[in-house]
Amino acid sequence: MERYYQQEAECASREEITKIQNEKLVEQVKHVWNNVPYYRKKMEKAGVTPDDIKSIEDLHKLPFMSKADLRETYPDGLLGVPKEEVVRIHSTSGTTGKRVIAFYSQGDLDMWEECCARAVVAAGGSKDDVVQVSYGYGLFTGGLGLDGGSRKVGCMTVPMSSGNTERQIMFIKDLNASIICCTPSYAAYLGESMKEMGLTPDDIPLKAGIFGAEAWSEEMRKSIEATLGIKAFDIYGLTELSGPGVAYECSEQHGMHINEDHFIAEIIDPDTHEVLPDGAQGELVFTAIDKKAFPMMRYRTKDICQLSKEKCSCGRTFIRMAKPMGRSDDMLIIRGVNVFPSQIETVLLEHGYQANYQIIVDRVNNTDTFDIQVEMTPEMFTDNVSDITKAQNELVQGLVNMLGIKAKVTLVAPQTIARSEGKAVRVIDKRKI
Ligand code: DLL
Repeated sequence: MERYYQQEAECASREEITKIQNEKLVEQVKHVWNNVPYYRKKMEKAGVTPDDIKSIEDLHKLPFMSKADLRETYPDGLLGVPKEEVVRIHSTSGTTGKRVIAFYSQGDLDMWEECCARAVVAAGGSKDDVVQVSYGYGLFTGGLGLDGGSRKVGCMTVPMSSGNTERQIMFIKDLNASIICCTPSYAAYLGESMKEMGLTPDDIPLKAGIFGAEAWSEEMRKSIEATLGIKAFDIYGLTELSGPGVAYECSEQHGMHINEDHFIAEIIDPDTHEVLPDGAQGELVFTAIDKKAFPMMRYRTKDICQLSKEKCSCGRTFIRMAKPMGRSDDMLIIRGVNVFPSQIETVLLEHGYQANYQIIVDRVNNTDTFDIQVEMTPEMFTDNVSDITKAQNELVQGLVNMLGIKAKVTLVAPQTIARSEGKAVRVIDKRKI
């Protein structure tokens, strides 16, 4: 039977959800107008005042926010409460520009941890479970977010953080961990290491995993589920909006329920900024309607995604977001064609490979070069040249079918591509250098 952490909220009727959103949005707009001069100026420039926002129907009148606003207001220009009300900060792991610093009041932390608790229960967690949190602890939101959620549910929480794979496996076995939380790429690596240690899924006490923080495909889900003998649940979120738990998967494993009592989602055309109709693919935009210390109105996530209002058999009524294809800024344009690393991953896993690969893009004589190094699995490893050539050609064809352009594929020996403990780095784009 499906269990919920907060059934009343998670299974509320559409009328109730709309009522909550209307009330909270009106309050939140007043809050930012009164407390965040930067956003008030943006509203004034757009010719909107709090009086214009009477319900979610008026959401479209509000100006968007993006990474550029965060950079401009660094470090604390978006703070919505007096500093003495702030109890925590987190920060993004961005590689370019200034890091984003997100501030939390105690109320914001409670809301965030409740969202994560909903995810833990939806993945089958209860007081009887041992949850090993192997996302990084510290400025990254993964570790402390899932830790807080797991503790709220009453699970015995193991704050492992990332790294030291052997110790991770030892603790899973010795403490009988039933749920693991980490990035999907690290889950795949854990599975690979356990296999090398001679452990079969039956030797591993885990029953479920809560994986997110990076794009991962359905094929990767199947592969992780098979190697670890678990059910793998997706979880989505971003630092700007709190962290993990903005959306979470239920037993249906078919899209992530957005915590609509705290976040309103829209899909827009990234070029025209027009709000797109139900079911269309576009950029995901979120408005946090009750986060006080670091309010975020119509934040452009850059994640490319679709929303579904279809009824879910789990009983939850929150709308669902599909697995994001990736970020629009991760999308590579190679010889004019849009390529997401997640599409390459799908082809590799369909052909029996693991998601251990690296994409190297360069520009030679004004033409893009597109190389993909793919690790062979130990089972398929061979040094027979004609076998390798045949396998490479099959992959090239599979990729052409998926992407419409030709890549140069090189198969490399097992364990030659660096593993990641957090978000995997799949792309080396030398064209930007
Ligand atoms: O990655 C928060 C998080 C931690 C989510 C642990 C889930 C689990 P940031 O570091 O700010 O926050 O990165 C946010 O990561 O805009 C997406 O591009 C990507 N992302 C997060 N979850 C998913 C997911 C955390 N389930 C950025 N699928 C987001 C695909 C995801 N991409």
